[in-house]
Amino acid sequence: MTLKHMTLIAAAVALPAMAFAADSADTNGDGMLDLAELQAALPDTTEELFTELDVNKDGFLDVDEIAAGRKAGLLPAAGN
Ligand SMILES: [Ca+2]
Ligand SMILES: [Ca+2]
Repeated sequence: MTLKHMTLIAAAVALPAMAFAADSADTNGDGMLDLAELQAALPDTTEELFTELDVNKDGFLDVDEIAAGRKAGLLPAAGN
């Protein structure tokens, strides 16, 4: 196995590049994330993804919905 191969494998198994912390993403401090806050933390977030994550469709992601999204692999793990 060459060094190049090992580098490719390491890249493939790397953790998601964009970890995010829900606490710091919650810029207005209401304890939930709206679409704008999530997109500020994770610019790749689409409205479709947000809608999918927002299980009770109240327009905000609470801690349970964020945890469920992480568990489902839809959101990156908690950052620092
Ligand atoms: Ca908020
Ligand atoms: Ca919700």
